[in-house]
Amino acid sequence: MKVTRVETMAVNVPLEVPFLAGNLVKTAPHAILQAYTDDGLVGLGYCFSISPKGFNSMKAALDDLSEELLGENPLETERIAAKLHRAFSWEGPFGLFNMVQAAIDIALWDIAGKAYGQPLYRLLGGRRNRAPAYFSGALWRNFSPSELGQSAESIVKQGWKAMKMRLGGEQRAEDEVRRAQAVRSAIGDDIQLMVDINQGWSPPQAITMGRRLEPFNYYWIEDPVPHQDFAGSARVAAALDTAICAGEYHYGKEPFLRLIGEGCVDIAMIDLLRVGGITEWRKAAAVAETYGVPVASHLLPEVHAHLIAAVPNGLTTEYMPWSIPLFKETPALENGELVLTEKPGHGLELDMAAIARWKM
Ligand code: SMN
Ligand code: MG
Repeated sequence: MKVTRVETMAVNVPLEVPFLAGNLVKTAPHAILQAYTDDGLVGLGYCFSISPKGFNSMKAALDDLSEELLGENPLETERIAAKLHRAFSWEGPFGLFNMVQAAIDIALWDIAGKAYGQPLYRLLGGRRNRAPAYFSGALWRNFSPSELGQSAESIVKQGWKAMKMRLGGEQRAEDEVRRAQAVRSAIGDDIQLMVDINQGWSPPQAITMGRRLEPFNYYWIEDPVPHQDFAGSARVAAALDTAICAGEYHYGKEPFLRLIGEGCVDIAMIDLLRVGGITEWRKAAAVAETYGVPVASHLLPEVHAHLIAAVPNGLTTEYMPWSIPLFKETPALENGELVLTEKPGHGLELDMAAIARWKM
């Protein structure tokens, strides 16, 4: 089997719930790849940005790198990964290169699933056909405490058993506590609640705040300190009883060895784009597995659900609905878990009406 044609698209997907990250983020521009084989199979992969500026470079890099697939056997994921690294040996690895490599690698695994007639989760080990998940597409820092409460309640009504909120945006600790209180009192004690700080605290601040937030029983505190501060994160993890989760800001599998080996995290979060695709994601998850550390996913729930279900230490899937409107069908929520498709590959198929509407 050979790849005979590649096709790329740029699609600007509107976000149902815009959020503040410096600017108000209202859309997620996606760079989409379809790779066609001489066997009549098509593999679908994508990466995205939340910044209109960097996106032009992302799309150009995908156009450029995906040409490297032509004439290649799509099942040879490791050989293709090495070829891509050689092609971008000056500009890569990491950064934009990893994200584009991820889009290509996702398309290759989609083809592999279709070639073997198996859904991705089974191709990758098939430990189970469901993935625990939590809702993440709301409870932003720009929500007022009463909006937080209302939104949290409606997430529970939609059937979610776990959700993530954000803190780290307030000057005063009392205001952070008020926000935590608004969510916890709206959802009760039986719903799992995570909190993401997005690197907003110093280590001493994280230790003080982590203790103050103990009454709200967070399942994890995510990225309390800057991601490069391995020693600071280890201090925070040692001082607090609440689990520390981090990893989404790191590129490739190598940082996970440090994050885990140096005691920075209790739970490793792997971002499918930044890590460099499914091929590399599994290796990062295996690093965590050797230490008995569970892994959680970051973004792309429609692909990540397969990975979380497949690996032995898959803990939970972050359900961020940014890419969902692009596809005809995505994993449904049942009892707090995403139910995986039995269609071959990742099972995602573009909704061409949505593509036409948002094409750039
Ligand atoms: C996050 C990442 C990127 C954009 C918004 C929010 C956050 C998460 O870190 O874990 O979802
Ligand atoms: Mg996060």
